[in-house]
Amino acid sequence: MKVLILAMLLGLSFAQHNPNTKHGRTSIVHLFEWRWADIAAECERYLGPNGFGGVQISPPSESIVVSNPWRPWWERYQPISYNLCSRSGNENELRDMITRCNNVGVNIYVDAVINHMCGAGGGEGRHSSCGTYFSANRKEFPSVPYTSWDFNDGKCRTGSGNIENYQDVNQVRNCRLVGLLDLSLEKDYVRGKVADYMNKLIDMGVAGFRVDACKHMWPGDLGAVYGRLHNLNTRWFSPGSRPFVFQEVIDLGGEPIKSSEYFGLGRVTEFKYGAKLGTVMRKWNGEKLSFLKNWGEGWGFMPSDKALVFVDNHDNQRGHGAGGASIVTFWDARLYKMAVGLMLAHPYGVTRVMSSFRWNRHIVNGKDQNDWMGPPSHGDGSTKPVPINPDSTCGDGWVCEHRWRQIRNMVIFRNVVNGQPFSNWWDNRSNQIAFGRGNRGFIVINNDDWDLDVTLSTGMPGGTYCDVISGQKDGGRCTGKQVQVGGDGRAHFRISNRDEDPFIAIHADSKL
Ligand code: QV4
Ligand code: CA
Repeated sequence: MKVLILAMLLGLSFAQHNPNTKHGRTSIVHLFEWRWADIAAECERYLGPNGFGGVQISPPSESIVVSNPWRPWWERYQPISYNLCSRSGNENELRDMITRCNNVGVNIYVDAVINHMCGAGGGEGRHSSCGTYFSANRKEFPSVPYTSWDFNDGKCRTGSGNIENYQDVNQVRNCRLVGLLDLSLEKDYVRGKVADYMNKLIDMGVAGFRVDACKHMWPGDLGAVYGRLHNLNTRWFSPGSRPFVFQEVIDLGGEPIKSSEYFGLGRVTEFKYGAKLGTVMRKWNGEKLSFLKNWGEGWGFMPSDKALVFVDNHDNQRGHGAGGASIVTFWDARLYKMAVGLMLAHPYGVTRVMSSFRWNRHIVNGKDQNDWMGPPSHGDGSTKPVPINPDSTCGDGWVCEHRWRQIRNMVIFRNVVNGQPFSNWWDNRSNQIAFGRGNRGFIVINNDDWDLDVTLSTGMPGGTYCDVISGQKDGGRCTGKQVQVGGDGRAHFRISNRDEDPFIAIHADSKL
């Protein structure tokens, strides 16, 4: 009996590391602040056909509405209730999106904000996304309902009631993160309300969760919540499938709370990945691409089977959260394409691609004065739809990095090489590198200030391949550069440092 219970517990916790993606798909895209109706259409017209495994959506729960006078993106990280009406749409639109994405094999992962409700200074009234009444002053959220009893303040020992010192574990978990009313997840009642919210979404068909602010919650409390979660909906997932869980913990070292405390519960965001990759791409601190030979665990990152990785996220692309100035984003498009390409070619972790909106970036003394700016919106504050241009890019301020040819084709590359080992590494001891994935794919990158001109062992079967960075295979022909691989697996590569994109990638399905 004991063995059985142990096996069940292990089974449960292991399953939560699996993204449940279908048809050999491997990557997630964060469609930051997109409307549900646009995501549904994107699943059908683009993500399904191009092999994306799933979408991380912005928080679907009711949030505060902050107008001063424009609405910041971060209002959605201040829940008012678990009603499913948000800036992205209402419950019917959410359900329609989940159904339509699932029907084309694209999973939905919900950003779950369960550590807190709105800020202590949120006032009271109905300035919330479903128009529900709340009082931050009295800590009352009647439509959950939560009352002042459900918050942690009694346990917080700082003068301000806020987290003041990240070296003190009790503060970090029992005090208010930037003034946000901190839920008492040790209470069975609170755990039940949070689990009900997540279960409603699971029953609607979502495949898992990005859990916000996990550093600020006790692992034991999270385990108790996850333990109450239903299995995934069998209309789309095999019986017994557990929700995928990836937990936001920013662990760059130097704090007592470690990512490893959360490994048993699900995957964890590896923030060192983007911070280090940015430093390497920018060649700061003497870093070089050739140092990436042991990229991954060799760099002190968490075990690959626990990691969720990304080049940038919605916080650190605008100076929130962590990672700092080294983070590469769409604002540095040339470096960004290389960094994302490298991430997608490399076997480490489950990969997440960022898809952003443009804002009026205005950096003064290293700080973006407009880091609060919300998504493209109409005068009444409602979010604008994502229009698709004839050349398949997006309009109206939506960046759609996931539609950039180089990034989309590397998402496909990762699916094609899935399960293949890291192989055939080459470097010039500087910023020119190459590596393969068994006999299924090969990538060559030139981030030096001079040309790359070299013959390499690719591990690929002989033949003519189409580079999926400068173009792609289109019917029988290649719209980009061609690479000749000899019968011995060797191929000659030339990449000018002045090329629009100084990297080349070929894979089994790009063979002509
Ligand atoms: C302000 C003051 C406080 C004061 C408070 C009084 O700064 O000192 O006590 O008013 O009410 C917004 C404002 C912030 C304001 C707060 C409360 O920016 O100035 O506090 O609201 O009103 C996002 C944004 C935050 C935003 C928050 C809530 O990044 O700026 O705060 O949403 O709207 C740490 C954490 C990590 C976190 C990261 C940003 O360990 O978990 O910081 N990342 C996640 C999300 C992130 C989100 C939150 C957590 C909170 O990815 O997007 O914060 O849900 O590293
Ligand atoms: Ca907390």
